[in-house]
Amino acid sequence: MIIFNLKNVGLALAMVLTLGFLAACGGDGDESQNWRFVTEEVEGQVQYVYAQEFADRMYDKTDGEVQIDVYEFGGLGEETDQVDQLMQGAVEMAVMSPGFTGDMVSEGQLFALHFLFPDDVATTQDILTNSEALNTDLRERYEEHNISPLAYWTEGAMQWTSNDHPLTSPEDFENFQMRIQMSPLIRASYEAYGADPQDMSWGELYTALDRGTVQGQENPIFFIGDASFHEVQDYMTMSNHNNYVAMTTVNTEWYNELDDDIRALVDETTQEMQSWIFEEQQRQNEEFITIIEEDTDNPTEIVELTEEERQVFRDIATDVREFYRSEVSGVGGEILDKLEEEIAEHE
Ligand code: 6CS
Repeated sequence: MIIFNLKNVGLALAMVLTLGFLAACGGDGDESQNWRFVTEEVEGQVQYVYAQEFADRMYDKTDGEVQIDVYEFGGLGEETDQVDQLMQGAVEMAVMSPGFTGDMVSEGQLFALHFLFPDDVATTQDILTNSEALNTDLRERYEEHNISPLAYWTEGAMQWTSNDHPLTSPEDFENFQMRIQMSPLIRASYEAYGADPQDMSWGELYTALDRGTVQGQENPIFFIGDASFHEVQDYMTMSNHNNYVAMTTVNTEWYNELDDDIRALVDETTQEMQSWIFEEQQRQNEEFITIIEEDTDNPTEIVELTEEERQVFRDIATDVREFYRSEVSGVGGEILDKLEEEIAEHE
């Protein structure tokens, strides 16, 4: 288990800001640029290796002019701290989960809707890469908050883990304490199943599962295994109820002020990374299913939902879309309508 020393976060952040300031004030003739790229995951995990690969590519393409320092989760605070840091320009780049911007960009909560994207993860990645609803319309909503999502990509299909019983029907969710990210629509999705959702950072989740503060959670397989959540859970229900979507984001003002040639390289690299990260998440998700299966010291029973069982959840989740349209979306669900049309074209 990973323990984060958050009491040093303030100090670390102050050092980062000072170094960034010094780099930015490099003076005439000093062409090197230092950018800070923060992620919500730790070394080796999907978001972190994404940022590292991105940094390496930018370094190579600019012959070392652009140097990007990658920060793992906890280095500069928790997920919601990182959202603030990007908005305020304390970091230039971030991999961000829409779930942590739920209180801010209500449209971005559409990623919380279960059974929205196709079951096939490659098709979902294709939609995320090419969708106008997401890459133009939703991006504009984020830009009102000084955050530009340059790309959306999947970290894999999400599964449910639990204590005591697998989660195969809405009855299994009755009063079930489910850990969620801080998004009103994720909350509504689990309340619709009868659960009692509790939001918290993932940095507190292992302990919360261990102590029974919450009884279950959702995540892609690689994350369940790498964060060792399976050690403190009895069941993993293969629900594939949603994809974990991450966004490559930049501070909008900073991005708009970049030299045109450097901004073009950022865009080019972001696009190249879509296929690279798809393969990386697939590799890690495949690797960790085996690790979880073979961890006989911490046995986890893996239960596959049947299509009939999934249909019961799907029917409830479809009603949550209407809640999103009427109560959550500030634009009457327009972006969701367009996205649904794009998804239908792929199917
Ligand atoms: O469950 C979470 O909150 C975390 N899950 C993943 C896959 N990435 C980072 C995020 O904070």
